Amino acid sequence: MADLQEVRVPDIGDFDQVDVIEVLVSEGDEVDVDDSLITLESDKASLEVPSPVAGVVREVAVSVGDQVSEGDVIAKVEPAEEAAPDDAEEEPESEEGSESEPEPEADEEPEAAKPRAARGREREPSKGRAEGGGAGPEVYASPSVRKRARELQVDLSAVEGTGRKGRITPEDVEEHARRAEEPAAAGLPRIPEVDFARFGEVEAQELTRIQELTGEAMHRSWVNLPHVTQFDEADVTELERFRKSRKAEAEERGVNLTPVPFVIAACVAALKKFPRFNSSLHPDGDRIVLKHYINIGVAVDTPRGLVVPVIRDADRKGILELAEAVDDVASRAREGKIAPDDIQGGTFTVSSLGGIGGTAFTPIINAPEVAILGVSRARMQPVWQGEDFEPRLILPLSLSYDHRVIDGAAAARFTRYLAEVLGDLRNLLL
Ligand code: CAO
Repeated sequence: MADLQEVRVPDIGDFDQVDVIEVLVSEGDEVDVDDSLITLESDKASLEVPSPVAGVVREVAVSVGDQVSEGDVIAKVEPAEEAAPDDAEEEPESEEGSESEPEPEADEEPEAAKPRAARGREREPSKGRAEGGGAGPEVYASPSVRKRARELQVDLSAVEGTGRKGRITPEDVEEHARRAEEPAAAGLPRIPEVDFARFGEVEAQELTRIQELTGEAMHRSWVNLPHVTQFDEADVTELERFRKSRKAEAEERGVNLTPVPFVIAACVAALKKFPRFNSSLHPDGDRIVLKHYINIGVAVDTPRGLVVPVIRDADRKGILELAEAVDDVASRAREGKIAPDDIQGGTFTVSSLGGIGGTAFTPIINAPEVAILGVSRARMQPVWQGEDFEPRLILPLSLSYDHRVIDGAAAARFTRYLAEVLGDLRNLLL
């Protein structure tokens, strides 16, 4: 074996006993001049120590957690001309090749703190093992991000990088830490992490962006708003007769006349009669803000997840116009053509599962709205009519409301009124 060249800790400025936070090579690795061997980190800066020579690493003299000073041996490298790598697998050209592109870092240490004449260079974002090493997935993060992650006790392998090529940014780490703290701050117990693979085969499926956002919104509402759900039933036998009689006319306009536009029209009438349901609680919590417009959100089930586009000025639309509007927003939502503007400004939401089935459910309020109406499938039921049971078409209603703004009695009045309007559409004229 040829003479081994010792690589030592370079002049790292006024620092002594600096932590080794990463060892980037192992014995047998082929290195080029300037390939990073280890990463050092002091209180003020972190830097990589590059190899001064091309060759094969024959010995690594430090481990993560060691403390080193200028002159300490880091590794022994057999220079290239003599070296015959024993496990010289050619690394396939991968993303890693482009990792050497420096990326400016907002939180980089001030110039003065940089080690004087250091042969080591300020580290660039690199691909490395997750904190704690071991078999964790590989992550891309700069030393300062890694340091911040350690401070915040964030496991980098669990953080999704939003930077270029998936790099983890300081904001990603802060956001992860903030989210992890949310339940703790609210005094909520954490759901234990379970390694499901211990019990059988598993498969991970990414959530769509819509599912993620909806999940966040649902969770926000669930933990912030005291939800109560009021159930009621509307006798829609007459409404159904009327709907069927007008279905052909609607079809000529290219619209499928379902019960949903009637429900929206009934909600508009109820919101006018009970304006508190068309309000939001002010963030200060000491007043409500009543809205003098009625924009109805309609929950639409799409392949990418739940979307709630808003039908604006629903109080100025007739039943057929509402049917057209539902058709329009539902088809655009399913085609992924909903613009940010389409999902803003709602004052009350209707969530209809009537086309699917079910008898009742407890919808989550689309905060900062204060109520949402869930509609389940209408069913023929025997209803006592004084002397006899009669077959009547009964539509189940489930109204979830924010109990800080709405009392139970008001909610019962609201759903009763809805049932009256849906039971006799002439009420819409009043
Ligand atoms: N009872 C009985 N039948 C009903 C009904 C009800 N309450 N509501 C709808 N139907 C019928 C319709 O009339 C239609 O049948 P016809 O064509 O014979 O008339 C059929 O069910 C299918 O309706 P649809 O779902 O295509 O249309 P819609 O207007 O009823 O609903 C929309 C539109 C966008 C609300 C709906 O398609 C949808 O996406 N619903 C899911 C919402 C959701 O996921 N909510 C849960 C969110 S968590 O709160």
